[in-house]
Amino acid sequence: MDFETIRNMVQRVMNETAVVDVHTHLYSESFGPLLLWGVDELLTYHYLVAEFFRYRPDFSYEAFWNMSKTRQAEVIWDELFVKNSPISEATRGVVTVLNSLGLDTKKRDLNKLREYFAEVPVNQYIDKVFELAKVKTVVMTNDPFDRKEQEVWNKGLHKDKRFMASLRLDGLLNEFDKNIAVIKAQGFDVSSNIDKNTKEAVKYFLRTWIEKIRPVYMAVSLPPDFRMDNELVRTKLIADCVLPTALEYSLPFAMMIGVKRSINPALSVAGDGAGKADVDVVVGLCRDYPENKFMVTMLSRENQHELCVTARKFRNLTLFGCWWFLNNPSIIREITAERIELLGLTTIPQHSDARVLDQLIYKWSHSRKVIKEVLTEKYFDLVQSGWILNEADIRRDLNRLLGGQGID
Ligand code: FIX
Ligand code: ZN
Repeated sequence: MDFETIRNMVQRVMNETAVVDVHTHLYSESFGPLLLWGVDELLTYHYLVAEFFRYRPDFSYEAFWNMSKTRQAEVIWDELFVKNSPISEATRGVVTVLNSLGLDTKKRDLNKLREYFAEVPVNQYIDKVFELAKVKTVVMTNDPFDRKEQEVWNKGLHKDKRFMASLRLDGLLNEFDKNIAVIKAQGFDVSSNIDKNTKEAVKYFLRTWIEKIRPVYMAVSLPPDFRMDNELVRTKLIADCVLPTALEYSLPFAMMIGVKRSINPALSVAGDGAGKADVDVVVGLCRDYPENKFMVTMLSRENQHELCVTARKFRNLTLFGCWWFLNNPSIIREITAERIELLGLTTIPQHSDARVLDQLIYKWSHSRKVIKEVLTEKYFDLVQSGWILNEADIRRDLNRLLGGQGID
């Protein structure tokens, strides 16, 4: 089999393989306004907001945040798409979405583009985006402290099986003291003293939310200096509440490590940064809790190779995605190659982290292209080494890689 034959085979199978997207910030239609979609949401995605201020250091943060979303979209369109080429990954993504929808970007007329989104019903648009992106299901990021979300869950309104739930624990683990009143108001008798009573109440909180939303995993984002130091509240809650409950329900615990929240507060949700973390904390957890299943993604490029080596040592550790600032072709290529070389097919190469429904189209088309290129090289190397490869092998392998292994 020559390179071209393998390339065509991988391309065909990649295009036919539906994806389970294991981490997004999307919501099903039943969550109403929490589901973001359409060109103005695409343009005001926090990645583009950050890039806008790079082109316009003169622009007042306050003036921008006081604008309507419509006006914010217009100034971003003008600066990043009309006055400059949309060549960054996030701006190019918008072009990919518009082009995939068959919309005309030649005239660069935002109001013309808006007409399409004004006419399409959201339920039809969800179907169309899932079809264009070839996505089977997505995992939402569900926050038990979000009052709007609680209403939907408590009324049992969420039915769309394409949107699976995850239980996001940032409010519990990173801001416990701030949320004590909220947790108590939900009926769980916690206190700032992480004693036996509070631990039992926190486990009851977790069980209640797990029974309510049936998550496929519990997750938390963590700073670069994350440690399991015994005197920390977060450590006690993870060790004595989250991990035992995860075991009880056979749920993975997903840790997203390396985010520095709000390094520039003036950028609001666009103001988070990244930092190199200590992979030893992952080693310790996987070693000390061998029955628990861990999913880990780290935000620093510098952590990736050491994290891959760690995953070789712990079968209860699954790496997932090229997270956030790593979700760029040059880095996806590097990370995917080292994961295939060190972990074979036992990894989840990508998640979209989509916040706006339409982003599924570009995040997956851009990632599929890179993953396909890496796999083609690896399969070609395999054939060159003397292995007989067939299309059924590739289909089986790709279903494992993109089918959300470990998420059920
Ligand atoms: O913690 C997270 O889930 C991050 O992905 C988000 O906080 C971040 O804003 C994002 O959406 C990055 O793509
Ligand atoms: Zn995310």
